[in-house]
Amino acid sequence: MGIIASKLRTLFGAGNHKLVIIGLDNAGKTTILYKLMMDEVVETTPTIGSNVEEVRFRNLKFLVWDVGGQDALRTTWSTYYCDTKAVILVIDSSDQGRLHIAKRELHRMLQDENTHDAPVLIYANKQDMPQSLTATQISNLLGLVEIKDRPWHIQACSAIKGDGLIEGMAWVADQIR
Ligand SMILES: Nc1nc2c(ncn2[C@@H]2O[C@H](COP(=O)(O)OP(=O)(O)O)[C@@H](O)[C@H]2O)c(=O)[nH]1
Ligand SMILES: [Mg+2]
Repeated sequence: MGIIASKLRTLFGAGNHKLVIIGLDNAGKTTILYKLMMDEVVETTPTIGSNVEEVRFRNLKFLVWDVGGQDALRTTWSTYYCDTKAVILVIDSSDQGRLHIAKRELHRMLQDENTHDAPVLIYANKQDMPQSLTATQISNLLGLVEIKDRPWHIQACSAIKGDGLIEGMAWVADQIR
């Protein structure tokens, strides 16, 4: 078992947890999940439409969505947040041009009544790229200080290198405990 995968198991202990991962396409959501689980056998089910994916790993269920398009489906999306323990937003820190769309999706998610109890982790991904904004810059551009009704945390990471991933999940696990 990979080191990260075993840490993940230790972090979340017993009990089943549903976690929702959102982000624009190409943000690095799939890469993050596979890096976390490494060589573990992972069950992946492409669900409703091609932009939602369900990934099960031990007692964790991840619902992964590419947000930012397909507005026609949006009315049903709210149901995917039901019972989620936390929401993880993945940002491509090198894609400054679409950050305003990610911000819009973040605030849309925050307004959904099914997420009101869910802490929010923001991964500022692709920190290995030279043009990437820092986590502080991302935080400012997303307006994270405006989030006052729930815990949130921004974590700089590189899914390619594996840096920062487990630190982010440790924060999520702490919030759930
Ligand atoms: N340089 C770099 N590329 C990344 C990183 N994370 C993901 N990528 C690349 O970004 C692209 C999109 O990643 P993917 O996980 O498919 O994004 P998703 O659409 O959010 O699931 C792929 O080419 C990845 O290899 C990262 O931390 N650094
Ligand atoms: Mg993906």
